[in-house]
Amino acid sequence: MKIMFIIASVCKQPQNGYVRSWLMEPLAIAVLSALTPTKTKRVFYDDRLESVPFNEKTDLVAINMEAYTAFRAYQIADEFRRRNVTVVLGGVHATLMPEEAITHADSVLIGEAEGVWGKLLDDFSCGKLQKFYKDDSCRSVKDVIPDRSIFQGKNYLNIALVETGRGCGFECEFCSVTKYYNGQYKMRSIDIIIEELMTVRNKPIFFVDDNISLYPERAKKLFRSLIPLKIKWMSQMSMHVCKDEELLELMKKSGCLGVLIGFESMNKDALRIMKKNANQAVKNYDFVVNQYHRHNIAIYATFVMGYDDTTADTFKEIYRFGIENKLIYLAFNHLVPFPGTPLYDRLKRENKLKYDRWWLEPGYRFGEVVFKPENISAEELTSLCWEYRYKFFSLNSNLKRLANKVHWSSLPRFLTYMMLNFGAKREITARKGLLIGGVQKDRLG
Ligand code: B12
Ligand code: SF4
Repeated sequence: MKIMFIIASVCKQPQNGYVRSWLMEPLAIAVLSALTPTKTKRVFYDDRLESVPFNEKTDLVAINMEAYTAFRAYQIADEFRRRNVTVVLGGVHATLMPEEAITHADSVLIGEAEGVWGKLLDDFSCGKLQKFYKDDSCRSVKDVIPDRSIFQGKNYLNIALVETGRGCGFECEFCSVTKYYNGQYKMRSIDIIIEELMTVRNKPIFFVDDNISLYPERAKKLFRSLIPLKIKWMSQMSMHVCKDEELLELMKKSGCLGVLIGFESMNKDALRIMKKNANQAVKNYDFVVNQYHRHNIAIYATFVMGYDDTTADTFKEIYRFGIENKLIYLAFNHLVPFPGTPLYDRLKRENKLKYDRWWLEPGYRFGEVVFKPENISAEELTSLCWEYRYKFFSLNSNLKRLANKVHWSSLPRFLTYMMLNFGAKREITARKGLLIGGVQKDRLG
């Protein structure tokens, strides 16, 4: 049997072909490959960096998709099914919208693959493929070491993605993660994590956990065992642990270069409405930044723009915060109602959604705000986000923020700063206003 794994891209540019940003190895594909019996032939195509060979012979096509890549994933799925090839869809969007996904596939894997991928393959082999597969056992994430040999020959960023846990115990209104993992937090065993890290330790590591320090004691145990490996790592966490000196010290000692933290808003009422509980106990964001910077850990701060308090002044305030605190990066993310989130349901109830399924809306462009904000128009919010993204990565801002020891106290830190900040405008421009799934029929490949 032969399986073709595919990652769908967000969009393709009509003139220049592929949008080559964020080119990291897609971990889900390496996990699926590891779960597949070795006797099965496996090939992988990444739609972000190469053509999908629709005419290559294969028994099964397995496509990963998120909300932003759903349009393109469905185009690819339809194209294979026209050729009578069986298609399976999986990933966060397939999990949150299985009934939609099945209209473009023969089968949909809902949720995590570890417990059910084997059964799906067995059923397919004996002609009994079911429409839906779901692992209801709620087992903790199986200790699979991803098969990175599937990435051979592809030109990805020199960074290894590794998971230490999945899910998050918080329930922010706009976030897909809680529904995706049924509110569970699953941890891998530290021994397995170390075993995996030994195979990729020559690269910087991005721990893709949604919230690596959700349980501080477990995080400390993990960080302690990373120290002898002498790796450099980054991850995502929430600020509920910012007063834990021991944790911060262990992060520093274990090679943490920086973390992504969702600051989301400077306004307490907005934080309450979005249920950003991890931030509510923290009185002062400058204090949070200082805590991490004191331990030589850079902060990539993300904000969601578009809650009811948002006006043009909100952008100014956040911009000033980023400059004054000399942050390595700050993302002005417009609020996105991802399907399945409480935010989506609320905006729909309040009749504020511009389109029911923006991710499939013909003509929907990357970056467009798809709901009616309270104190600003959707168009103004869209354009302020673009304006401030460019402003934050202007030469002036990049140089001002560089005046912080955290960013130049070692070569890896300096290189990370330069890459993130001086590459940002190009990344932003590459995606700005692109049609989701934007590809004409003749450019399908
Ligand atoms: C790493 C990551 C990234 C990396 C991508 C790395 C890469 N490969 O290129 C970076 C930082 C670049 C990134 C960018 C973005 N990301 Co991101 N990202 C993640 C993160 C944190 C982890 C994903 C991961 O690797 N998990 C580990 C793998 C092993 O698990 P998995 O993907 O869940 O897959 C399992 C199952 O779903 C299943 N499965 C997956 N695919 C398939 C396919 C088939 C056929 C089958 C059968 C099974 C299957 O098997 C796997 C094993 O169980 C997730 C959060 C999350 N928890 O998923 C967000 C997440 C996927 N990202 C998200 C978003 C919004 C974005 C951005 C749009 C952010 C932005 N504002 O620009 C961009 C754009 C992404 C894009 N497509 O271009 C959202 C998506 C929401 C949604 N509903 O679609 C998530 C869920 C985060 C969130 N908090 O909501 N991201
Ligand atoms: S803390 Fe982060 S990962 Fe957890 S629910 Fe909130 S936004 Fe999602």
